Amino acid sequence: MLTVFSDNHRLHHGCELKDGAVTPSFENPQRADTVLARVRSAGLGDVIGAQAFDRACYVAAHSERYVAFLENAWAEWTATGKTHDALPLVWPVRDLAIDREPGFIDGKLGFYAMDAGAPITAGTWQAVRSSADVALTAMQRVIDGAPSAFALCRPPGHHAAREYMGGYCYLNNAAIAAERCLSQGAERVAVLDVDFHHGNGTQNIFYDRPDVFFASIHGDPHVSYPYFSGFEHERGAGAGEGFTLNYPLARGTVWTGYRQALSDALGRIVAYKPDFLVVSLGVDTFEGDPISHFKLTSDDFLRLGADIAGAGIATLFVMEGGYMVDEIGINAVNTLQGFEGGR
Ligand code: OKP
Ligand code: ZN
Repeated sequence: MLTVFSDNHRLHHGCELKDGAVTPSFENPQRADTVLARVRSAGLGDVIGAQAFDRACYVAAHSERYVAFLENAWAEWTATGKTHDALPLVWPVRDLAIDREPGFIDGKLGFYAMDAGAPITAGTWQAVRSSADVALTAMQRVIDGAPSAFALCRPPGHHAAREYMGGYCYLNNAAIAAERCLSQGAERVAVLDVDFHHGNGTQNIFYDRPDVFFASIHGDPHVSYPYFSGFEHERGAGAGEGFTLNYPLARGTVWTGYRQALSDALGRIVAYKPDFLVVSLGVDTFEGDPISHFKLTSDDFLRLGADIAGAGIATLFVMEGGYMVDEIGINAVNTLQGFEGGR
């Protein structure tokens, strides 16, 4: 399987607030480099760089003003004399004004964010843009006839909605790839999100549409981040009703329970008859993950890949989460090799 990768991911290395202190983010450059090293040592296949895509490809999944915010945020932040990572500190919740963009960077940060988990740094935009280009480059290979490809994206994307960032995510790489399929002539695309955390951003982007089917298997939001989406009753709206599917699972879920949800989701995806499948591949479902609560083993990721291959759909894998453990390389590549073995 071909892997697409960009060195530009290293330009983004932010902080996060943890236990009352500012510390280096769990979402660090070492993650993608660990996965790349495993791609190479396991002999998964060729590794190529990303092509540059037009900004319009990002605006297909996001609003124009949000993309402009991401492009300009660091310059606006440093113009106030600050040099540390930009984080939001105020949000327009419930009855506060959500209908007007603030004119000052501190307000814009809250307006365009769901949490304080997506720091903006000097290199963030370049890394974010390259991450989307990685997804687009790999997607194009599949559109052009490859049975599968791996977009080794960093930063991840699935928490990024049409108009807000959060949870380490800025541009939604999987959604941008799905939009690319549609603009290149596909009629239907399915996105399967197997990251531990609900893919609220992808759900947001396609919630009222029937042309992209979204299924997510994740930690029950009653007790797991992102807390405010991913419940079973969220099934799409309007023309999109029935085209969103959520499988919230209990903390401590092991492969047998996970697989039941996966089989159901894959059955629904096959019945939808998509032209392409995009998998938001988070490997933070691993038993050793420091911020997640499922108990999949490294061998289970081989089974995950094989089950996905059983759907028989041309598939793009897009890297999402998986943190601070050497096994993220093994687990991501096991999924891809399980897929190749299961075809
Ligand atoms: C991004 B992805 C943990 C707090 C949660 C945000 C998690 C974002 C996960 N102490 N922080 O879905 O892997
Ligand atoms: Zn995650």
